[in-house]
Amino acid sequence: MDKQPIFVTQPSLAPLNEFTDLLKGVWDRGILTHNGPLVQQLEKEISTKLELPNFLTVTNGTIAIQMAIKALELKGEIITTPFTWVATISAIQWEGCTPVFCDIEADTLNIDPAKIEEKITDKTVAIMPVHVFGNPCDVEVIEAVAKKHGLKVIYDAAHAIGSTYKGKSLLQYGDISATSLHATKLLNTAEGGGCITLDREINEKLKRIRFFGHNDQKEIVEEGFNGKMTEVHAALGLANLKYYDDVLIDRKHKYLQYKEKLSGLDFITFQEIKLGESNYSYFPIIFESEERLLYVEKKLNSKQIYPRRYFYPSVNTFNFILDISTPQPISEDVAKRILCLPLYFNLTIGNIESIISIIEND
Ligand code: T4K
Repeated sequence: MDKQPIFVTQPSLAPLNEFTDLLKGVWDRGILTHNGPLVQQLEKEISTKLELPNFLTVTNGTIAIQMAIKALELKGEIITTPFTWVATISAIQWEGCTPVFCDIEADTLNIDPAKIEEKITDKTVAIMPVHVFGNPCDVEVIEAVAKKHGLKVIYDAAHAIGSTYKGKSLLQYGDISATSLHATKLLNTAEGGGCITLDREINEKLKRIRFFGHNDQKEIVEEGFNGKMTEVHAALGLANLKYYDDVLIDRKHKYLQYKEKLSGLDFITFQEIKLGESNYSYFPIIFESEERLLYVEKKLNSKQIYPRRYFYPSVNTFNFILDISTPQPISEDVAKRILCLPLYFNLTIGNIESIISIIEND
């Protein structure tokens, strides 16, 4: 085994010179931010790559969610999943809304669409599902429920760049999708994110909100804040985007390798991908018990291998969460038993085999 520690992930990075070549232009122009040419180019190239009408870059995935809530002018209860990163919920609360949890499906780990309706009250304004680990939610059923009750849908699509539904980018679903370009994501700008909507007016509103509420004439026409990506981050994104297809293929290959080898173990199950295609950006395994997870994690750690307990604990158990609902038994249970194994471009097949053999020799 390599002596270097192996973490759950590592950023996928283009060769340094390809980044610095782009930075030379930034230095020459002296334009560092405020919707500069590289930000515009990145937005265009991501939109083309994913066949989306628009991709609005922002400073990070958390701000993308907050901007989506602001753009749709939501005030009230937002039905969401307890099995997520805390940012889904803190973004809702920072925007003055109340998260209401709807438990997940034990197999897909996504919000259970059959349970959403029972959470709707006269204060409900929106549904915010998460495509957990890039696994597509049942977007059609969710849309039907939202339509029936006059609710908005914002997807927390932080993990979902590269995931598809019926052959199209998953990011085009919902009134708005909010994604992340964080260092740990499939495509990264170090910190960064994006808002995607098919609605032109909402897209224009998002642009204004991102830039203090300015219109094109630089008049302040509404309440906004600062969600702008810088030229330096966009340069990194443009450099990395050239390798996006390679990264996507590599993740799927490694994911399938892990899955094939671990499938024979009777104390492990896997997240089910029932709809569309995941981007295979994480490799979660679900143990039969938390004790077993802790035992395997300790063994891996002793070999300097550091998987992560995404998402533990279930978010509804944090004491600063204002949820008005009941316990979330499936999410709380899965959260205790799930471990994401290392998965990234520079991870070698030898690394994967070593990780598998440590788990197998339990
Ligand atoms: N919604 C969902 C469902 C999300 O999962 C997230 C974020 C968001 C919304 C919000 O999006 P952002 O505002 O973050 O854009 C990570 C990420 O910080 C976070 O983006 C991500 N989800 C969450 C699931 O995981 P940590 O605490 O695991 O990060 P950290 O620093 O422990 O990194 C994990 C491993 O990655 C490290 O052990 C080493 C490696 N690493 C990390 C960084 C930051 C590197 O090699 N280089 C790096 O620069 O949170």
